[in-house]
Amino acid sequence: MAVLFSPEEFTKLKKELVLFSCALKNMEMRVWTLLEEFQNLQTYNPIEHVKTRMKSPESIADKLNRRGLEITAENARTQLTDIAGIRCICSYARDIITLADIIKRQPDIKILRQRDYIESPKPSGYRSYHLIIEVPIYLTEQTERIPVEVQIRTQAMDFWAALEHKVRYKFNDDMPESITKNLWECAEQISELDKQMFEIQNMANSTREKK
Ligand code: 0O2
Repeated sequence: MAVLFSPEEFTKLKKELVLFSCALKNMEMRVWTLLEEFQNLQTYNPIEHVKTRMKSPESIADKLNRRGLEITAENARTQLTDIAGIRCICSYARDIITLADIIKRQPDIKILRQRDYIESPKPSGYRSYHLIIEVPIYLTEQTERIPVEVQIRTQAMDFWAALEHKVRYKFNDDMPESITKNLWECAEQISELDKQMFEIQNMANSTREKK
């Protein structure tokens, strides 16, 4: 049965979510600024597109419950770091670290955690670069520092993750071994494709330079 916030905690949660939503917009604006620069002031744009999402109260309650925590607004605020999430989709794997480094250099951002699931893919085959950062939100009376999860991956990695997520959801985390294996193999093939597309791009660039 689904776990839910009590009416009192839900009222408190809604107030917290305003801050998370502000932090997400703040982060989106930072990435949008970079995108404008890449597109208009630089010769190369590594960002294909950007998606944002706020975790729903139902998924927040579910995650707290899975971690054995009480379903309170306080726990949501202090224990979860992925209520606000932004996903940046890059053209090539090489662009991922470049973009992550640019974000990490922003002086008012604090890096809470970074995970390179490209260098070390998850056992499922999942590849992506994750950053948990703290963004300052300037309110009328005080500054709040709110965590935002930044996921950076290629289009190919994103394609795999989206479809794998749908399949896994169907099995409620109890996926048959054969499907797990198939998905893992697809992740390997996709990683190979990423490499090949990058090589093609390099070949095209050097051919054009020679002309
Ligand atoms: P959603 O709906 O995308 O937000 P935790 O955050 O506690 O679950 P951890 O180790 O702290 O786990 O974070 P992790 O594993 O670095 O990143 C969690 C998020 O990465 C997930 O969020 C997914 O978005 C994504 N992810 C991680 N592993 C996989 C995987 O095997 N397949 C796919 N498709 N996505 C993955 P949520 O909360 O699970 O979901």
